[in-house]
Amino acid sequence: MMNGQGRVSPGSAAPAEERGCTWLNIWVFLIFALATKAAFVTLCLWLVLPLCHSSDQPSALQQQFSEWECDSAVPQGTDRSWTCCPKGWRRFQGSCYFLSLDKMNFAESAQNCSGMGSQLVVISSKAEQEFLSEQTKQPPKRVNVYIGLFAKKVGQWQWVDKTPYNVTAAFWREGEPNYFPGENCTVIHVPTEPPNNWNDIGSDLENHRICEAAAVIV
Ligand code: MMA
Ligand code: CA
Repeated sequence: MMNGQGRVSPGSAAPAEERGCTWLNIWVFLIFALATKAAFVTLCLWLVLPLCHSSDQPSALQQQFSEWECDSAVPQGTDRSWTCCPKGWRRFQGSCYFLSLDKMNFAESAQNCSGMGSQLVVISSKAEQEFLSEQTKQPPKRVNVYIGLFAKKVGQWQWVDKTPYNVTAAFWREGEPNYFPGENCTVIHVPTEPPNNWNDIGSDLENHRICEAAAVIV
């Protein structure tokens, strides 16, 4: 009996220790899980909140204009939305375009577009090129119109918004670019039959411009 109890005692002590260990593990696990969750939730809020706020904030374009023209559109979903451009701008496939009446050199043209919450136009499809060519032909008569394509080094064309220059979506006039010394900017040459109506031209020349901004969806 004594021996039996002696054997039983250590035997029953062992499960008690195992239980203690298990409870400790559970607490460690719970605390770890809570800490992980807290960290995750904090991270999510940091990531998501700025996005929520940014969509509430008016874009640079919105801040510059008080009069707007909007088109109703019902995209894939059921929610009706409005696509808006500042009054007097032209709308095409989610963008708004401004065709200037006045003329400036390239740097001033780029600056003027920025000041209106837009940038010199970046042409990325044949449809866009054809739309813009059509627009530039409308009165008043314009000859050369700056677009947002320039080269810091001869032949290294770049778009003002860092869109990669794609030779397959370039619309140079026959014989252009001819890299005449100092010709590091690009115009649409309106009298040339589209779509291939681009010419490289000097940045000091005063020309019309096309500015582009994303249309505002409300
Ligand atoms: C002008 C100028 C150039 C263009 C040639 C084409 C004489 O230079 O507009 O940019 O390439 O004409 O003849
Ligand atoms: Ca040229």
